[in-house]
Amino acid sequence: MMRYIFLLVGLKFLWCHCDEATHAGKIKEDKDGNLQWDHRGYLFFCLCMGRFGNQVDHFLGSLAFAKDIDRTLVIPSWRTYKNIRFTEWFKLEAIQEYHRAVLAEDFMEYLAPQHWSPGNRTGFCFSYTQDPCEMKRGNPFGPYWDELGVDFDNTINYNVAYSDVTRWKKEFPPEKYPVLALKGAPAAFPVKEENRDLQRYLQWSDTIKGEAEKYINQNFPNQTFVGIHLRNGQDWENACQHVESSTSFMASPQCLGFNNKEPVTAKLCLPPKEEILRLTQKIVLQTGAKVIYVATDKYSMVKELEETLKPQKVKVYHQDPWLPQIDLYILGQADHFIGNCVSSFTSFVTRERHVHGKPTSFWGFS
Ligand code: GFB
Repeated sequence: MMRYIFLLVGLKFLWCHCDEATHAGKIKEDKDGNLQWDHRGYLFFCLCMGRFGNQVDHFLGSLAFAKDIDRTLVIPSWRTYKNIRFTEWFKLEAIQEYHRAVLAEDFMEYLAPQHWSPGNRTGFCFSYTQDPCEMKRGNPFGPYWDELGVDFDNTINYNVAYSDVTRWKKEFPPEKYPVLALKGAPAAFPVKEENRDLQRYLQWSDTIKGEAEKYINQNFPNQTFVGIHLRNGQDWENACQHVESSTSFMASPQCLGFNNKEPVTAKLCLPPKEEILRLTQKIVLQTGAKVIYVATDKYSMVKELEETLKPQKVKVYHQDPWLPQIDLYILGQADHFIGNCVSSFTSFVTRERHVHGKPTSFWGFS
């Protein structure tokens, strides 16, 4: 009898390990190593709003939504002028620590042919009306789905809030709708306060980390440094012209809070040079840093910073890397970071630093 029990326990142990094998992290595989279909259903969508910082805000909210409705997240590619596989910049296993997830590219290659086959693909659009749901109309919607090899055969309009999990489960059960392919990300912008901490599951890929660390090691190894983000390109100047009529503007809740009642100021959005020099000098004096790392989309102010910080013998670095993610990584590593409160590029860094208990300040904000 005892031998029989040991045998059963042993078999169960073996089964668990085969079943949880690691072809795509923690997504289950069958005995031949193929990804297993998850009968709890999938959530698929396009990160089709804004550039990287905006996309990350949407990603975090959508990750929380996938968990709330208990569907496997099909991790969308990032969008630049083309689809970028999530794992080029981040680790899949880290996301899977939080929730079941599979890369969009793997979903299409290994699961879709059998379980979400052409002829059988429904797209879902959020709409108050019965307007046509055009899943692939416009850029980047069309190119995103095209690059993944998806055409839609049917569409459904929905008008259900993403917070209404009960209704989602009732109206769209996985038995009837195994894949919820939404036109846009099921998330708010900026990311809701309660989802900001999900940033901890965005862990840089070894490639990004390696490249950024190489720059640090070649230029200012083991030195205390202040990282600053100067968002001052033409699109930003234009956007900041509309700032003062509202109490919340783009990513501004990251410093003003989610219940702010005061108008957002122009100084917060597009800080004047004097403010940048003043605050940088203040933080340099506080930290004793001899190095400043400048990340910017346009004007780096290297000369002005060097001139102002001559008495402190500070060296200023700016590289304009081929990937913005390298700037983000380095800003995340700084001993102190000063960012632009209105920019979601800054808020990526703010959240990451918050997870690791590192300090952040903002231009025009005390
Ligand atoms: O990241 P993002 O959504 O932040 O878009 P905002 C700004 C983009 O500009 C980044 C580049 O994704 C980068 O490609 N960029 C900005 C930078 N700052 C830096 C930097 O310091 N270093 C490098 N290497 N690149 C929103 C946009 O931007 O601004 C919206 O998402 C719109 O589409 C709005 O344009 C006005 O929140 O700052």
